Amino acid sequence: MAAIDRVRVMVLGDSGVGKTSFVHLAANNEPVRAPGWTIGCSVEVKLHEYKEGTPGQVTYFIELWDVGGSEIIVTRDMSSTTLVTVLSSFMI
Ligand SMILES: Nc1nc2c(ncn2[C@@H]2O[C@H](COP(=O)(O)OP(=O)(O)OP(=O)(O)O)[C@@H](O)[C@H]2O)c(=O)[nH]1
Ligand SMILES: [Mg+2]
Repeated sequence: MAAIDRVRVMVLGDSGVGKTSFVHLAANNEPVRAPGWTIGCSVEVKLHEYKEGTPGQVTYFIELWDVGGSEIIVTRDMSSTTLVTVLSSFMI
C-alpha cells in the first residue's frame, strides 16, 4: 500500500477568534456547539482528497493542531496536584 502524504497545520491566534470552531468544522464537517477554552493544544485529524475527481487526485492525512490562545497553562507538580498558572508574560 502506498504511503499517504502527511500535512501538519498549526492553527494559531488570540483566544476567542474561533480556532477550535474552525478546526472542528474542518475535521468533522459539523459545527461545534459550545467550545470551551483550549488549554494547551488539541489535535484533530482528517483524510483530505486533494483535487478529488481529477487525474491529479492525492490523498493527504492532515493533522490540525489547535493551539490555545489564552495565557493559561495547566501544569502538574510532583505531588500530582493540578495547578493552573496564569503567566501574564507568556508568549507562544
Ligand atoms: N459570530 C461568530 N462566532 C464565532 C465564530 N467562530 C467561533 N465563534 C464563537 O467564538 C467563541 C470562541 O470560539 P473558539 O473556537 O472557542 O475560539 P478559540 O480561538 O479556539 O479560543 P481559545 O481556545 O481560547 O484559544 C465561541 O463562542 C464560538 O461559538 C464565527 O465565525 N462567527
Ligand atoms: Mg480553542
